[in-house]
Amino acid sequence: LAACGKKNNGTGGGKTVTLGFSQVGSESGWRSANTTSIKDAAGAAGINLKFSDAQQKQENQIQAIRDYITQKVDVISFSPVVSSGWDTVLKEAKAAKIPVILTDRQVDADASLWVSLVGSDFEAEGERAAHLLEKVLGQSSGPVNIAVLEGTTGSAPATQRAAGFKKVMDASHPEWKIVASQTGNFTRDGGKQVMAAFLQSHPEANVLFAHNDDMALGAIQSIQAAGRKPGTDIKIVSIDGVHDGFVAMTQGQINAIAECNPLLGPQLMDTVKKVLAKQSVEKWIKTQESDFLAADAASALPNRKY
Ligand code: GYE
Repeated sequence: LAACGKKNNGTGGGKTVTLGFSQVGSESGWRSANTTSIKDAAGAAGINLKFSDAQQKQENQIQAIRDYITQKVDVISFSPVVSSGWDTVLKEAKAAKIPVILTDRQVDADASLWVSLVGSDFEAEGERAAHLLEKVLGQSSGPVNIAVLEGTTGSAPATQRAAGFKKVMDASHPEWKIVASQTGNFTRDGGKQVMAAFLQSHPEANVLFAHNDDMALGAIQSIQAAGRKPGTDIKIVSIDGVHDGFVAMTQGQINAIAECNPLLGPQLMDTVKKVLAKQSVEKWIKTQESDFLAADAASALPNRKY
Protein backbone atom coordinates (compact mmCIF):
# COMPACT_ATOMS: atom_id res chain seq x y z
CA LEU A 1 0.00 0.00 0.00
CA ALA A 2 2.82 2.37 0.87
CA ALA A 3 4.30 1.87 -2.58
CA CYS A 4 0.93 2.36 -4.28
CA GLY A 5 0.53 5.71 -2.59
CA LYS A 6 3.72 6.99 -4.20
CA LYS A 7 3.40 8.93 -7.40
CA ASN A 8 6.67 7.73 -8.79
CA ASN A 9 8.59 4.86 -7.30
CA GLY A 10 11.42 4.54 -9.73
CA THR A 11 10.15 1.62 -11.79
CA GLY A 12 6.73 2.85 -12.77
CA GLY A 13 4.98 0.02 -11.00
CA GLY A 14 6.98 -2.26 -8.74
CA LYS A 15 8.65 -1.68 -5.39
CA THR A 16 10.71 1.41 -4.61
CA VAL A 17 14.19 1.18 -6.04
CA THR A 18 17.17 1.61 -3.74
CA LEU A 19 20.38 3.02 -5.18
CA GLY A 20 23.61 2.89 -3.17
CA PHE A 21 25.93 5.70 -4.24
CA SER A 22 29.54 6.20 -3.14
CA GLN A 23 30.80 9.73 -3.79
CA VAL A 24 34.50 10.62 -4.04
CA GLY A 25 34.39 13.37 -1.43
CA SER A 26 33.69 17.08 -1.36
CA GLU A 27 36.97 18.35 -2.77
CA SER A 28 35.68 20.92 -5.25
CA GLY A 29 32.80 23.08 -6.42
CA TRP A 30 32.30 20.55 -9.21
CA ARG A 31 31.85 17.80 -6.64
CA SER A 32 29.33 19.80 -4.56
CA ALA A 33 27.25 20.46 -7.69
CA ASN A 34 27.48 16.77 -8.64
CA THR A 35 26.30 15.65 -5.19
CA THR A 36 23.36 18.07 -5.25
CA SER A 37 22.41 16.92 -8.73
CA ILE A 38 22.42 13.24 -7.70
CA LYS A 39 20.39 13.84 -4.54
CA ASP A 40 17.84 16.06 -6.31
CA ALA A 41 17.47 13.70 -9.26
CA ALA A 42 16.97 10.68 -6.99
CA GLY A 43 14.22 12.57 -5.15
CA ALA A 44 12.55 13.62 -8.38
CA ALA A 45 12.69 10.06 -9.74
CA GLY A 46 11.28 8.53 -6.54
CA ILE A 47 14.45 6.51 -6.04
CA ASN A 48 15.56 5.75 -2.49
CA LEU A 49 19.17 6.97 -2.35
CA LYS A 50 21.76 5.71 0.09
CA PHE A 51 24.63 8.16 -0.14
CA SER A 52 28.12 8.03 1.35
CA ASP A 53 31.11 10.38 1.07
CA ALA A 54 34.49 8.59 0.83
CA GLN A 55 36.60 11.64 1.68
CA GLN A 56 38.89 10.96 -1.29
CA LYS A 57 39.89 7.51 0.05
CA GLN A 58 39.54 4.37 -2.03
CA GLU A 59 39.30 2.12 1.03
CA ASN A 60 36.23 4.06 2.17
CA GLN A 61 34.63 3.59 -1.24
CA ILE A 62 35.32 -0.15 -1.22
CA GLN A 63 33.81 -0.37 2.27
CA ALA A 64 30.72 1.59 1.18
CA ILE A 65 30.22 -0.69 -1.84
CA ARG A 66 30.55 -3.79 0.39
CA ASP A 67 27.95 -2.32 2.76
CA TYR A 68 25.58 -1.75 -0.16
CA ILE A 69 26.06 -5.37 -1.25
CA THR A 70 25.25 -6.56 2.29
CA GLN A 71 22.18 -4.32 2.36
CA LYS A 72 21.08 -5.84 -0.98
CA VAL A 73 20.46 -2.49 -2.71
CA ASP A 74 19.02 -2.75 -6.23
CA VAL A 75 21.80 -0.84 -8.00
CA ILE A 76 25.24 0.42 -6.95
CA SER A 77 26.80 3.52 -8.44
CA PHE A 78 30.05 5.26 -7.65
CA SER A 79 32.55 7.79 -8.90
CA PRO A 80 35.88 5.99 -8.48
CA VAL A 81 38.47 8.20 -6.78
CA VAL A 82 41.32 6.42 -8.63
CA SER A 83 41.17 4.19 -11.73
CA SER A 84 42.83 0.99 -10.52
CA GLY A 85 42.13 -1.53 -7.79
CA TRP A 86 38.42 -2.22 -8.28
CA ASP A 87 38.36 -5.76 -9.65
CA THR A 88 37.73 -7.59 -6.36
CA VAL A 89 34.84 -5.49 -5.11
CA LEU A 90 33.26 -5.30 -8.58
CA LYS A 91 33.37 -9.10 -8.75
CA GLU A 92 31.64 -9.23 -5.37
CA ALA A 93 28.84 -7.01 -6.68
CA LYS A 94 28.53 -9.17 -9.78
CA ALA A 95 28.35 -12.33 -7.69
CA ALA A 96 25.53 -10.70 -5.69
CA LYS A 97 23.81 -9.87 -9.01
CA ILE A 98 23.77 -6.13 -8.25
CA PRO A 99 24.36 -4.02 -11.36
CA VAL A 100 27.04 -1.33 -11.08
CA ILE A 101 26.77 1.97 -12.94
CA LEU A 102 29.87 4.16 -12.94
CA THR A 103 29.48 7.92 -12.84
CA ASP A 104 31.95 10.65 -13.64
CA ARG A 105 35.23 8.68 -13.55
CA GLN A 106 36.31 5.51 -15.36
CA VAL A 107 37.93 2.40 -13.88
CA ASP A 108 40.71 0.19 -15.26
CA ALA A 109 38.78 -3.02 -14.80
CA ASP A 110 37.19 -5.71 -16.95
CA ALA A 111 34.29 -3.94 -18.71
CA SER A 112 31.95 -6.87 -17.99
CA LEU A 113 32.04 -5.85 -14.30
CA TRP A 114 30.05 -2.65 -14.83
CA VAL A 115 26.99 -1.89 -16.92
CA SER A 116 27.43 1.70 -18.00
CA LEU A 117 29.39 4.89 -17.39
CA VAL A 118 27.64 8.27 -17.16
CA GLY A 119 30.36 10.90 -17.47
CA SER A 120 32.67 13.13 -19.45
CA ASP A 121 35.43 12.50 -21.95
CA PHE A 122 38.43 13.77 -19.97
CA GLU A 123 40.97 13.30 -22.73
CA ALA A 124 38.83 15.51 -24.96
CA GLU A 125 38.73 18.07 -22.14
CA GLY A 126 42.53 18.14 -22.01
CA GLU A 127 42.65 18.66 -25.77
CA ARG A 128 40.02 21.40 -25.52
CA ALA A 129 42.04 23.13 -22.80
CA ALA A 130 45.10 23.12 -25.08
CA HIS A 131 43.06 24.57 -27.95
CA LEU A 132 41.74 27.24 -25.60
CA LEU A 133 45.33 28.09 -24.68
CA GLU A 134 46.09 28.53 -28.40
CA LYS A 135 43.31 31.13 -28.52
CA VAL A 136 44.45 32.82 -25.31
CA LEU A 137 48.02 33.14 -26.61
CA GLY A 138 46.80 34.33 -30.02
CA GLN A 139 49.59 35.93 -32.02
CA SER A 140 51.81 36.61 -29.01
CA SER A 141 55.41 35.45 -29.40
CA GLY A 142 58.05 34.51 -26.84
CA PRO A 143 58.46 31.46 -24.62
CA VAL A 144 55.44 29.48 -23.42
CA ASN A 145 56.45 28.04 -20.05
CA ILE A 146 53.60 26.04 -18.64
CA ALA A 147 53.04 25.08 -15.01
CA VAL A 148 50.47 22.31 -14.51
CA LEU A 149 48.34 21.71 -11.43
CA GLU A 150 47.29 18.08 -11.77
CA GLY A 151 44.19 16.50 -10.26
CA THR A 152 44.25 13.60 -7.81
CA THR A 153 47.08 11.25 -8.76
CA GLY A 154 45.79 8.07 -10.39
CA SER A 155 42.31 9.48 -11.04
CA ALA A 156 40.89 9.21 -14.54
CA PRO A 157 40.45 12.98 -14.99
CA ALA A 158 44.04 13.76 -13.95
CA THR A 159 45.58 11.08 -16.16
CA GLN A 160 43.41 11.75 -19.19
CA ARG A 161 43.36 15.55 -19.06
CA ALA A 162 47.16 15.49 -18.95
CA ALA A 163 47.23 13.06 -21.89
CA GLY A 164 44.79 15.12 -23.99
CA PHE A 165 46.72 18.33 -23.38
CA LYS A 166 50.01 16.64 -24.25
CA LYS A 167 48.53 15.17 -27.42
CA VAL A 168 47.84 18.68 -28.78
CA MET A 169 51.26 19.90 -27.61
CA ASP A 170 53.06 17.02 -29.30
CA ALA A 171 51.09 17.38 -32.52
CA SER A 172 51.17 21.17 -32.90
CA HIS A 173 53.27 23.01 -30.33
CA PRO A 174 56.92 22.01 -30.06
CA GLU A 175 57.47 25.56 -28.71
CA TRP A 176 55.34 24.96 -25.59
CA LYS A 177 57.25 23.72 -22.57
CA ILE A 178 55.87 22.18 -19.37
CA VAL A 179 58.29 23.53 -16.76
CA ALA A 180 56.55 22.15 -13.66
CA SER A 181 53.73 19.67 -13.03
CA GLN A 182 52.45 18.46 -9.69
CA THR A 183 49.22 17.39 -8.06
CA GLY A 184 47.06 19.85 -6.13
CA ASN A 185 44.48 17.13 -5.42
CA PHE A 186 41.67 19.06 -7.12
CA THR A 187 41.38 21.33 -4.05
CA ARG A 188 41.69 25.10 -3.65
CA ASP A 189 44.17 24.74 -0.86
CA GLY A 190 46.26 22.26 -2.86
CA GLY A 191 46.33 24.65 -5.83
CA LYS A 192 47.33 27.54 -3.59
CA GLN A 193 50.20 25.69 -1.92
CA VAL A 194 51.64 24.04 -5.02
CA MET A 195 51.44 27.30 -7.00
CA ALA A 196 53.27 29.14 -4.22
CA ALA A 197 56.09 26.59 -4.55
CA PHE A 198 56.08 26.82 -8.37
CA LEU A 199 56.42 30.61 -8.22
CA GLN A 200 59.61 30.14 -6.21
CA SER A 201 61.12 27.27 -8.18
CA HIS A 202 59.89 28.27 -11.66
CA PRO A 203 59.57 32.06 -11.91
CA GLU A 204 59.77 31.65 -15.71
CA ALA A 205 56.29 30.03 -15.79
CA ASN A 206 53.92 32.32 -17.70
CA VAL A 207 51.03 29.90 -18.24
CA LEU A 208 49.06 27.80 -15.76
CA PHE A 209 47.05 24.79 -16.87
CA ALA A 210 44.95 23.68 -13.88
CA HIS A 211 43.05 20.38 -14.11
CA ASN A 212 40.13 22.08 -12.33
CA ASP A 213 38.85 25.55 -11.48
CA ASP A 214 39.29 25.17 -7.74
CA MET A 215 43.04 24.66 -8.06
CA ALA A 216 43.20 27.67 -10.43
CA LEU A 217 41.31 29.74 -7.84
CA GLY A 218 43.75 28.72 -5.11
CA ALA A 219 46.69 29.45 -7.44
CA ILE A 220 45.31 32.94 -8.15
CA GLN A 221 45.72 33.78 -4.45
CA SER A 222 49.38 32.73 -4.50
CA ILE A 223 50.08 34.57 -7.76
CA GLN A 224 48.63 37.77 -6.29
CA ALA A 225 50.53 37.26 -3.03
CA ALA A 226 53.73 37.06 -5.12
CA GLY A 227 52.92 40.45 -6.64
CA ARG A 228 52.05 39.09 -10.08
CA LYS A 229 48.86 39.47 -12.08
CA PRO A 230 46.79 36.31 -12.70
CA GLY A 231 45.41 36.23 -16.25
CA THR A 232 48.01 38.75 -17.43
CA ASP A 233 51.51 37.87 -16.16
CA ILE A 234 50.43 34.26 -15.94
CA LYS A 235 47.73 33.16 -18.37
CA ILE A 236 45.36 30.62 -16.81
CA VAL A 237 43.30 27.87 -18.45
CA SER A 238 41.29 25.45 -16.34
CA ILE A 239 38.53 22.85 -16.54
CA ASP A 240 35.02 22.57 -14.98
CA GLY A 241 33.18 25.90 -15.31
CA VAL A 242 31.95 26.25 -11.73
CA HIS A 243 30.39 29.54 -10.64
CA ASP A 244 33.52 30.93 -8.97
CA GLY A 245 35.58 30.01 -12.03
CA PHE A 246 33.20 32.04 -14.18
CA VAL A 247 33.43 34.98 -11.78
CA ALA A 248 37.25 34.81 -12.03
CA MET A 249 36.90 34.86 -15.83
CA THR A 250 34.74 37.99 -15.69
CA GLN A 251 37.58 39.58 -13.67
CA GLY A 252 40.15 38.51 -16.26
CA GLN A 253 41.96 36.29 -13.75
CA ILE A 254 41.16 33.02 -15.53
CA ASN A 255 41.51 33.35 -19.31
CA ALA A 256 39.53 30.32 -20.44
CA ILE A 257 37.66 27.29 -19.13
CA ALA A 258 36.82 23.97 -20.79
CA GLU A 259 33.49 23.02 -19.24
CA CYS A 260 33.03 19.67 -17.48
CA ASN A 261 29.38 19.28 -16.57
CA PRO A 262 28.71 17.84 -13.06
CA LEU A 263 24.92 17.68 -13.43
CA LEU A 264 24.85 13.93 -14.01
CA GLY A 265 21.96 13.09 -11.67
CA PRO A 266 19.07 12.97 -14.16
CA GLN A 267 20.99 10.78 -16.64
CA LEU A 268 22.12 8.50 -13.82
CA MET A 269 18.55 7.96 -12.51
CA ASP A 270 17.35 7.36 -16.03
CA THR A 271 20.06 4.74 -16.50
CA VAL A 272 19.21 3.08 -13.16
CA LYS A 273 15.58 2.66 -14.26
CA LYS A 274 16.51 1.33 -17.68
CA VAL A 275 18.99 -1.18 -16.27
CA LEU A 276 16.41 -2.50 -13.78
CA ALA A 277 13.80 -2.67 -16.55
CA LYS A 278 16.35 -4.75 -18.53
CA GLN A 279 16.41 -2.17 -21.32
CA SER A 280 19.66 -1.75 -23.19
CA VAL A 281 21.85 1.21 -22.25
CA GLU A 282 24.93 2.64 -23.88
CA LYS A 283 28.23 1.56 -22.34
CA TRP A 284 29.34 5.20 -22.12
CA ILE A 285 26.73 7.96 -21.80
CA LYS A 286 28.81 11.04 -22.56
CA THR A 287 28.16 14.51 -21.21
CA GLN A 288 27.64 17.54 -23.48
CA GLU A 289 30.07 20.39 -22.79
CA SER A 290 31.18 23.79 -24.10
CA ASP A 291 34.28 25.99 -24.11
CA PHE A 292 34.44 29.52 -22.72
CA LEU A 293 36.89 32.39 -23.11
CA ALA A 294 37.00 35.23 -20.56
CA ALA A 295 35.27 37.51 -23.08
CA ASP A 296 32.19 35.21 -23.07
CA ALA A 297 32.01 34.91 -19.28
CA ALA A 298 29.89 37.93 -18.31
CA SER A 299 27.07 37.09 -20.71
CA ALA A 300 27.19 33.37 -19.87
CA LEU A 301 27.33 33.78 -16.07
CA PRO A 302 23.60 34.45 -15.42
CA ASN A 303 22.66 31.22 -17.22
CA ARG A 304 25.12 28.95 -15.44
CA LYS A 305 23.42 26.11 -13.55
CA TYR A 306 26.26 25.31 -11.13
O1 GYE B 1 36.93 18.13 -12.63
C1 GYE B 1 37.10 18.10 -10.26
C2 GYE B 1 36.61 17.13 -9.28
O2 GYE B 1 36.02 13.86 -11.67
C3 GYE B 1 35.40 15.38 -13.34
O3 GYE B 1 36.71 15.88 -9.94
C4 GYE B 1 35.65 15.17 -11.91
C5 GYE B 1 36.69 16.10 -11.32
C6 GYE B 1 36.42 17.58 -11.47
O4 GYE B 1 37.18 17.20 -8.07
O5 GYE B 1 36.76 19.42 -9.93
